[in-house]
Amino acid sequence: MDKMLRKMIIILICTFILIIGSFSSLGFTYQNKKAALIPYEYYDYQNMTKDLQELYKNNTDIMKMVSLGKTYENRDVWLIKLSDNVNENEDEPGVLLIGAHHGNEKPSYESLIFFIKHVVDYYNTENIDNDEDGTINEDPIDGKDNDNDSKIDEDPSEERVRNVVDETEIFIIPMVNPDGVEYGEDGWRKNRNPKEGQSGNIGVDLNRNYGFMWELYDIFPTKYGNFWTSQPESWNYRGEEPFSEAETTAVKNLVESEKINISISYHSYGKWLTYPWTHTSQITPNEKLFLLIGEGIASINGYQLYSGKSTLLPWPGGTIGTSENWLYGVHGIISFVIELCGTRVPRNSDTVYRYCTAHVGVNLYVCEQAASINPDKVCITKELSTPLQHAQYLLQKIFLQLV
Ligand SMILES: [Ca+2]
Ligand SMILES: [Ca+2]
Ligand SMILES: [Ca+2]
Ligand SMILES: [Ca+2]
Ligand SMILES: [Zn+2]
Repeated sequence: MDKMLRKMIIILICTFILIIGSFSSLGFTYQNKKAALIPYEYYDYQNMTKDLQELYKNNTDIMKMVSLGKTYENRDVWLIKLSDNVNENEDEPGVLLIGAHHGNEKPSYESLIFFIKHVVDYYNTENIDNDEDGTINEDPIDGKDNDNDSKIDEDPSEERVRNVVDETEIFIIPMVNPDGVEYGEDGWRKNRNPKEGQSGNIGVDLNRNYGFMWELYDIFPTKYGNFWTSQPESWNYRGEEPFSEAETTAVKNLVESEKINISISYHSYGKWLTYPWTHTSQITPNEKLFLLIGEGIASINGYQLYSGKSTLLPWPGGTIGTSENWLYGVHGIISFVIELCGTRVPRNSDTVYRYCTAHVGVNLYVCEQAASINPDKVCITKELSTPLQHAQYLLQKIFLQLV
């Protein structure tokens, strides 16, 4: 009996130890996972404004910060200009980078703030061996381990940053829709300007508000989603008229007063990039140039490039009112759109750091390409540049299909 009891007690103790053991090992694994996932803290409007103002104060030689106007909720649409002789209007190729047309796409402005800081940090530094391994600038900033030493971007080129700043005028609007960014926890796609006919889903989709080809809505209402984009409660509501919004007007005023060769508008998400046209799968007269630079960008960030001929934007019935279409169609700017990341708002610090560094590489590359673009040779008048020409083209296609 005693023996039996002792046996039972030993079994009970062993079971107890085993159970405790498995609990604590579970706890250990959980803690490990938690440590690996450091949640990333995105900028908000106030912190961005504060940090950029501080940066501006200390770097007035190459940085300028001005407000392009006030939003409905009285926030500033900040413009950052980076260039040598920054207060002069030099005859240098212009680059325009825009983030946060959609306020719930946080990576789109985060990567631009990161870029501004990188440029300012490295501009005044001589070429140095940042990781002290005896080689200088062997791992340029692009989110990749170029020299296979299992460290990423550990020795970027200081000289490259300086050349880009000295030879281009870089215009950055990191957060074109601050009201949208500031709304709620996750931000808001549209701006926060209430319109007639809106009860809950207020605001305008800024990337449908640019004034190019709006007439096509009326000529082919079903093809271009006239019903959808003209509904005030829709997420894609385009507004009452082109440039009805302070934010798009801010971009318009800037573009009309500066000479800009090339631009990127950042969104999230999807890991792809494309370029005009966005309202048709017809190629532009500058398809070759778009494709060349688009492939250059894709080779840095590894994203899918959808060329003008791709099926991403089906004929007919793409999107009207995008910034890319207007920048190119009206101003002859070689304009790209990049959809960052695999999710709309990644929370893992590592992931965020990777896409930020990769797009420092993309932005530097685009600045370097700006000089190779001759704005006089960017031709937008050949075809489909007026709504009437485009309507004729579509009618022809429709007619041929019927025949
Ligand atoms: Ca080195
Ligand atoms: Ca270096
Ligand atoms: Ca490396
Ligand atoms: Ca690298
Ligand atoms: Zn977007």
